[in-house]
Amino acid sequence: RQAAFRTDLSVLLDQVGAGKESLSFMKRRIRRLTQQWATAANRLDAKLEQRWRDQKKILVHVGFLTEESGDVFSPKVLKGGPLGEMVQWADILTALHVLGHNLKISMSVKELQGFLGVPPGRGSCPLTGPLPFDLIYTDYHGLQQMKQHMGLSLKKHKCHIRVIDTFGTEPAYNHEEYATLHGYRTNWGYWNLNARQYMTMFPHTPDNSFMGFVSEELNETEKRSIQQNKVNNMAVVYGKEASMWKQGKEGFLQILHRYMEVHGTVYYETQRPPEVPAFVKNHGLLPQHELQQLLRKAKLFIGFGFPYEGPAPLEAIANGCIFLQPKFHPPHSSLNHEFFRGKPTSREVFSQHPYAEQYIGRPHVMTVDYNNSLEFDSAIREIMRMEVEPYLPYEYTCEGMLERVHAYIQHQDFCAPEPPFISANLSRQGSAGGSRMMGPLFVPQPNSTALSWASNVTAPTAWPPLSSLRLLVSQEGQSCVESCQSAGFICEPAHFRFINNKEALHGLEVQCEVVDSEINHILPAFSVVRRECGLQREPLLFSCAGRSPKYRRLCPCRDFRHGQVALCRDCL
Ligand code: U2F
Repeated sequence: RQAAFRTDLSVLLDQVGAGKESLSFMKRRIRRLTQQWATAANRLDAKLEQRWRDQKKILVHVGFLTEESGDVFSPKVLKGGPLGEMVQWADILTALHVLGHNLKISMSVKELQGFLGVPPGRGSCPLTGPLPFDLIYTDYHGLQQMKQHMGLSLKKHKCHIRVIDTFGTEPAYNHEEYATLHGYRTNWGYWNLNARQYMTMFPHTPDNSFMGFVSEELNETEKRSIQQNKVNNMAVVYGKEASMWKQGKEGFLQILHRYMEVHGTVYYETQRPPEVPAFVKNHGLLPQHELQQLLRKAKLFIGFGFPYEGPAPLEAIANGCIFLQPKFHPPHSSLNHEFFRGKPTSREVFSQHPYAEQYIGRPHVMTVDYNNSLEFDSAIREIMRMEVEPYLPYEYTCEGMLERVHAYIQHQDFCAPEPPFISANLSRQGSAGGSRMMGPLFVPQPNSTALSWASNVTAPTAWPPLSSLRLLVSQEGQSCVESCQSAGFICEPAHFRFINNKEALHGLEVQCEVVDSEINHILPAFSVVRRECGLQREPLLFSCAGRSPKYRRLCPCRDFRHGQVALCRDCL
């Protein structure tokens, strides 16, 4: 069946259910953004020009909100607890509904069992028949529950699963045996999925797919009126829980207060939280739409270093604020910071909100060293002089999210048998790309005869299409994430299978005395000194993130659409 766009959200609102603060928060959000979604649906519909879209049967099982997982989030919704996850799930549900798919929503193990058709009871008989869904969106809690209740059949059906995973999972942590042998074992990883089945909140780990969420959009009239009504000396502090204000914050709050009126939205029960200085005008935790109103007036939204990578800075920037945030030196990661410890990634976080820093940047985002009071002081003064317009990257608009989710649903297929490794007929294009380019750039020739694959027929249907591939060589110690980024591309794990071959090494004129095929997440790579080249034997370990001091990596980069990094130019 063909999927048809929906602009009426009432059926979805009924499906979400009731009885918990988390569900009420999600429903308020869905209601509030209804018009914005409808406009976006109409635009994307026109853009896709009647293209056929399969209607999929989709189950959404929100594991972290089930009682069986302990549901620690719901009771804290009105008390300053994390809301980012609720924001994202509300938007995922809405996107799937608006795209016209056949949606079932489960928020308990009982509902999950009902939808899957497995008899109730723990560790019961596995699902024997076919899976009644084309796709299942869940999270790590939900995955665990599905394992308990589907038994062995989970393995058979796991290619249909997508895991919403805020901070991401790197391939080395995902591969059970490899993680166990090489010290990448955590509470979360080792599910042996294709790493692109994990979907993140920001596009921070190209090994995973970027799911995202949306932020409020403004029309031209609203933008103009916001700019006219900005209060130049008004700052809002990012941090809705008192603990985020504790220790070491007084110094720069004092400096800030020298210049600006400081506002907060910190949750409190009866008394003002002692962590919040008396000069701060605390509004208490606000409903989302009231926070937006406050941000419309404020000039500055200022982060204290926590929470990491949340939605609020995007909302602030969309409402015309400048976001000021601390630089982390050394960077925070699962190796040195409690919050990231045990998360299945070694990603290094160089500021509170790396997306804001890298993808948005000045004038909307300023990242400074908070330990340097002079630098901090001059940033505040500069902000008061600056004029900025509200800004929202396309990928965080409703249309952008619909476009991306549409493309994933129609093109990502992890159930098709893994084709043998393919060698692209790579031809030298010269070392284009300027001084930042680490190695020569190779691209497959555009004409079809040049794309003559060794053995394979599925290459023409590859997604992202092969036309987007750019082969680069990293520096020693550099990952493909960095290598591609420094050349203005993005690492594309789906393209590894095209460059994991002797022809690619040969094309790059790499001197190999031996070419081994091994299981190691830094491969394909080579050592210049030892003249050793290595190809990857385990496709699950193809990793953009991998790096090693003595190796230069072969990196499959690709182009991307302006404002939509998840999609290559020819990806729609
Ligand atoms: C992030 O979670 P948080 O919930 O702490 O992220 P925030 O950026 O603070 O904001 C989430 C939403 O809270 C809303 C605001 C945002 O959409 O509009 N809000 C509000 O309704 N009222 C207020 O007074 C203040 C904010 C991240 F998303 C999680 O994945 C992480 O687990 C967490 C820790 O790093 O950070």
